[in-house]
Amino acid sequence: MTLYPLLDTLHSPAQLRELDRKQLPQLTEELRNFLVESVSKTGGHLSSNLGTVELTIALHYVFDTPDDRLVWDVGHQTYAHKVLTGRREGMARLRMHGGVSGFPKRSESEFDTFGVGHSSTSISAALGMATAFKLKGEKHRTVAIIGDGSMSAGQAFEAMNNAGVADANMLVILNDNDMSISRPVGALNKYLARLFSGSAFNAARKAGEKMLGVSPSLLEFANRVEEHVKGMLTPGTLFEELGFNYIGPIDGHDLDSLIPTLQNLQKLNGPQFLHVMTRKGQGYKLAEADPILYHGVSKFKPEVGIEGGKSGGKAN
Ligand SMILES: Cc1ncc(C[n+]2csc(CCOP(=O)(O)OP(=O)(O)O)c2C)c(N)n1
Repeated sequence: MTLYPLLDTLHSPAQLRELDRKQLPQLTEELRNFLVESVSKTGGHLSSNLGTVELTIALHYVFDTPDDRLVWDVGHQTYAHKVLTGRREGMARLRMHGGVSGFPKRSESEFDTFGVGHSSTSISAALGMATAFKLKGEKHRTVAIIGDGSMSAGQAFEAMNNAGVADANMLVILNDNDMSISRPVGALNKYLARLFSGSAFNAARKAGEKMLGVSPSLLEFANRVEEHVKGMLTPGTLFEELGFNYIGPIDGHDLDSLIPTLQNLQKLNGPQFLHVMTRKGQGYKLAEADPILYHGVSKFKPEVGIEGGKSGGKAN
């Protein structure tokens, strides 16, 4: 009997998009279990990949990939993406000669829109793609997914600086797990934590979110109300000052938040910014307890965990 009855039936994101919304929690569980099993046999990056399972499912469920472009910034967050885009069998030879790369690689798949290791290049790459779509009159969407550690680089802000005035249809998703490879440092991290703790603003946003998507006129009304509420409660985020429409923070493990929010953002034009909170190691208790140890791992037994308390994997 297979451990992955639903995952076994999926060979492309187009098939994922045909699933009933109610089937997605099961897919989430199977995909996460598969990643633990697979990485425990090959070694590789674990914690970050467990953190992006729901986000990856939601992105491929909502966006019309590969025509819509997903630009992953942090290569070590893309294993779920690889599995869902027809490379599940290849995961058995992850990072081996002739096998699947540990990072997005254009020659490997049309779903890998930009070749990266990591980090901090996705926003400028996505801006280039979104600008090209605009110039060609094509309606495809472009989404950059960037980690909070990667967001702190100069190149990311240089791209934000340009995107905020470029009037291109692009979405930047900040995958904020409050960690870089190790504990984060710096002022940006403190700033993101302050945004997360803005609970009054979050409560107001939740009320606003329920209204979105009901009808175009209500959507417009809700946007105006939201602008007003934002104006009253916060002086405008750093990202808004750079010209983006900032939404969030939302729970990056809750498909009921992710899917409707992405569906709404998909309809909005101009530079959009979604702040998503995720947890490194999500769903595998040992990695949740020690996400740094499980960041980059060599082979281990999932039921026992890494023995000796030290990872043998490459941790960058
Ligand atoms: C240009 C560049 N700067 C720095 C690094 C080192 N580096 C590798 S991954 C990473 C960021 C990882 O943190 P985050 O984006 O939060 O992703 P997570 O590991 O938490 O999933 C950094 C700074 C790099 N590889 N390249």
